[in-house]
This record gives sequence, C-alpha cells and structure tokens, in this order.
Amino acid sequence: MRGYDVPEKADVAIIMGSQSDWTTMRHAAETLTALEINHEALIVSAHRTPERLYEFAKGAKAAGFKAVIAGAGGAAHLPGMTAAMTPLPVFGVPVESKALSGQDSLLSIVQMPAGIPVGTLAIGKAGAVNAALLAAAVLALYDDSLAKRLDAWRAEQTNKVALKPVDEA
Ligand code: RP5
Repeated sequence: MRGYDVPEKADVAIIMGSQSDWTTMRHAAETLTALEINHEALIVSAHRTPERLYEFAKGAKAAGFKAVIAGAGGAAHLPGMTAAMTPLPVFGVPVESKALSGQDSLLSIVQMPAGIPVGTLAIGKAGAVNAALLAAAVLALYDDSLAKRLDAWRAEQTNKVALKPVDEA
C-alpha cells in the first residue's frame, strides 16, 4: 500500500480509473477538503492496472481508510471489483462517458449482484460531490466534530438559496 505514497492518516480514498476521470472526481476531493476530511486520490484501473487494484483494495482497510469513493466510466468495473475485495463502504461515481453520456458507467456500477454492495451515486459532478457527503456522513457517526462541520456545510448551502428568482443575463 505505502508504495502509493498514501499519507498515514487519510480517512477516505478516492480512486479513479484514469487521469481523465479527475475532472469529475476532483469535486469529491474538494468537498472532502471543505469538510476537513483527510483523503488521498489515486489512479487505480480495473482494466489497465489490475494488480494495483488488487493491492489497493486488499490493503485499504489496513492502510487506515474508512471509506472508498471509486469513480470510473464506460465499462466501469472499478467500484464493484474494489467492493469485492474490501469490507469498507464503497461509493461508486459513474463518470460521464463520451459514447453513452455515462449511462454505461451508471449501469455498470449500479447493477451489482446481491451480496457485494456499491452505493451508487449520480452521473458526473453531482455524484462525486454526493459521494463525498455520504462518506462524510458515515465518518460523522463516530466523530462529533465532523458532524458539526457537516451540519454547517448543509446550513451554508441552505442559506445560499435565494427566496426569489432573478433574471440572469
Ligand atoms: C475507464 O475508462 C476510466 O474510468 C475512464 O472513465 C474511461 C476512459 O479512460 P481513458 O481512455 O480516458 O483513459 O477505465
């Protein structure tokens, strides 16, 4: 595991199948940063780096991670394969694909057989942000300070919603 240069105290792993997924998955990272949750982002491809996936998933719990956010596009096996090899909660983010706009990613991730769950989020940025919020909610069950930060994050979001719509240019 430490071959990946993971910080000693990263609570959440954000893994993705390709560098090209980072434009989506960085929204998960930014959300975790806003909530002051230590995290580490890694490229781990189910297809191109299967041995890296095996090593990551088998060692993720021992490495100290408490949740895994896994984003992938197309034939998106990464979240499911990861969930098969770790007892940690795995949240899957379908990345929007060029050919099928992420519907392929969504169906690949969501249709897990009974017994190996992947919590599947929405396609794209919304899914990445919500994966981070779900991971935060899990960690907050045992971390009162984080629970307060999560409450504050949601309150701030609520406060930003204007009562009346305005004309936009
Ligand atoms: C998947 O293939 C990745 O998760 C990515 O979404 C998709 C395309 O990868 P690249 O060809 O852009 O590297 O494995």
